[in-house]
Amino acid sequence: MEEGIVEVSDTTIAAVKGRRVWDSRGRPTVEAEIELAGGARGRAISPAGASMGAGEAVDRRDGGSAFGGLGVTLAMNAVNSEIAGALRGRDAADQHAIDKRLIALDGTPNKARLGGNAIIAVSMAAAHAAAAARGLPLWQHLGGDAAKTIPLPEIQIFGGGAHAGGRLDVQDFMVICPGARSFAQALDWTAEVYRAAGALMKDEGRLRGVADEGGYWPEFDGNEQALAMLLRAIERAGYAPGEQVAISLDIAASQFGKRGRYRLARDRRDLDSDAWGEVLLRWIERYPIRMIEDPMAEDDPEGFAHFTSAVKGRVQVVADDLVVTSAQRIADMARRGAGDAALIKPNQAGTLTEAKAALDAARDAGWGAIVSARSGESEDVTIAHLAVGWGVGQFKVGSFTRSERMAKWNEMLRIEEALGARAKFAGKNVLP
Ligand code: 2PG
Ligand code: MG
Repeated sequence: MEEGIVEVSDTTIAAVKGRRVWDSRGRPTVEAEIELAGGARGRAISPAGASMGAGEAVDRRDGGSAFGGLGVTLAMNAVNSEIAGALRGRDAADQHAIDKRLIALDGTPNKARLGGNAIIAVSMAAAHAAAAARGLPLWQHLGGDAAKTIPLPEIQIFGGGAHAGGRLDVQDFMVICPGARSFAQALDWTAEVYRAAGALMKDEGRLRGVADEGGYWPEFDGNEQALAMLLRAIERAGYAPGEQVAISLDIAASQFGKRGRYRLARDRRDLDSDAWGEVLLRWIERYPIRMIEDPMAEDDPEGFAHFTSAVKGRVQVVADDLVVTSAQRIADMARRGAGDAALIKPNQAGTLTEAKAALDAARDAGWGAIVSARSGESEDVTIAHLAVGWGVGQFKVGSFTRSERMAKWNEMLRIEEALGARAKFAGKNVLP
């Protein structure tokens, strides 16, 4: 780990290639591969969201009838032609310059012209190539000797919302393990809770397979029933609810809330922002909930702020759709008191440089941060490296099945092992 003796091969970009690969929903996505003059290579695959914020970088899709219009031939061609031409001869080790060039080349505020999917794949591939040229894993390339924080994982047990055909209104019913002493132990405990939840579902005749992120398909009569079952699963697995294993929710309220009205199809309720907030507060009293993401819709920052102040110090309030990994929006919402942590999804921003700027904005505001996957994923494990390399204390990847999820958990296990005694597990310190 002595930086001085690392030999770096030539990091000049020699070639950029785009190819079409497939994501975890069986949809086309973009992979970028960059080759450097010194022979090092880097590769990355763009993920894709289903419950997307209005302000996100936009993926370029072919339209038409093939693959439901989700083809990425145009985005792939953009990598192979325009982007390749613009980046050849540039230094892959200068991430800032690479990303600046990509942003300027695209020229739109939301990366719609070349495609957010094309741009984020290239941005991440450049980072991998630069790390490979130094012979370092990406986390170490990014963070150097300072990188030793291993994040607290946030792991889905039941899917819902846009990831499960609207079967429940709430999107993610997750667990965190504030009582665990290491990442590995947090996974051990989560595996037991996941198993217990599956056994309970089976006993009650509710087992229907899994949703998009690998959590059980939510065969419940209402949102609160899922919370009750999750609490029972924690207890059945033998953990102290709240202390050892707690609940985290991603409400993804933009999916059912518009202009201050929250329409819960499952619970057959139509509530205003305050009344919906009251429902959430009751859930917090009844269940060991320590984190809530997007409790209110992206068009309701006032409701968001109101809720944040109501639960201050008890529950971490995470902004996802509300801030879409934008430094500017995070600064704005922090000023308004809407949320106290930001989800960091690189493809919402479109480049690594912008995602890092969003993280810096969260830190400047005194907010927490969670590096997050998307509901459409692949074997790409870049985000595990970003979390550690950037020193982020929380990590959200989806559930505890399906290899596109397990690839990231497993990569984090390897990083924790590589750090050995130097690893510092963030644990419960990241929570209020
Ligand atoms: C979210 C993510 C991941 P999607 O809302 O936080 O659960 O979902 O990738 O569909 O936006
Ligand atoms: Mg979300």
